Amino acid sequence: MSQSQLEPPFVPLAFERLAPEQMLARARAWREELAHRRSVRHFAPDPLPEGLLEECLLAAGSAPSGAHRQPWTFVVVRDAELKRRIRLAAEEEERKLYTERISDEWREALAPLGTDANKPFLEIAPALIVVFRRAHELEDGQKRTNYYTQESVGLACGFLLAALHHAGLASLTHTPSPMAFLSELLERPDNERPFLLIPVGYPAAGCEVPNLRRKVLNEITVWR
Ligand code: IYR
Repeated sequence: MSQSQLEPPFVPLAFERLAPEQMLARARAWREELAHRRSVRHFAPDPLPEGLLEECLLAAGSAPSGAHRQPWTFVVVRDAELKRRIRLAAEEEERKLYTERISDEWREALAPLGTDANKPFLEIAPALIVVFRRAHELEDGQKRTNYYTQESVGLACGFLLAALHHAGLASLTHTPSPMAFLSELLERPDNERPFLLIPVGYPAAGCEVPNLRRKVLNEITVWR
């Protein structure tokens, strides 16, 4: 029997209607929880609880995607030597970025973040999740297109950041540019493009973050 005969094409939606006051309470609690998520650049080397990343990665994999192609691969790097090689390669690119490639306008935009070409967190964080975007699939030597891969993988990364935060972990969305060295070091196939590098762990003791202001509702919404 083929799979299509075993699995029905449509199944009932699992959906529970909540009372309005419960909905409001949940929405507010979630909003307040997310308000405490920050990009962290100073990590403690402490190892992560067993099985925690697996749960967060499955949450990421529940994101919607174009034609449900799930065009993502998450490479979890914990090996110290591999992290060191990623750090060295990233810093080499970043040094060129900060000295040659960056525009004055960009430099000014980054100033409040206090970033520079040194990326010790790539070695110190217990895990680096390197997210790859699968531009297409290769099936029996044939190219099969994936759709809206940037949007899809961006959504999965958003789910992942929220899941990591909810689980009690700190993370950073890091985009060394260019990122081609990640394909090489992690031996990824041609159909995968590096998308985002997410160091994950606990914040270092005394960790500080930039004093940023988030836009308030009327700055980010238009109601008609
Ligand atoms: N990739 C560099 C520069 C950088 C760019 C942006 I846009 C940021 O929001 C932060 C940093 C770096 O990681 O330092």
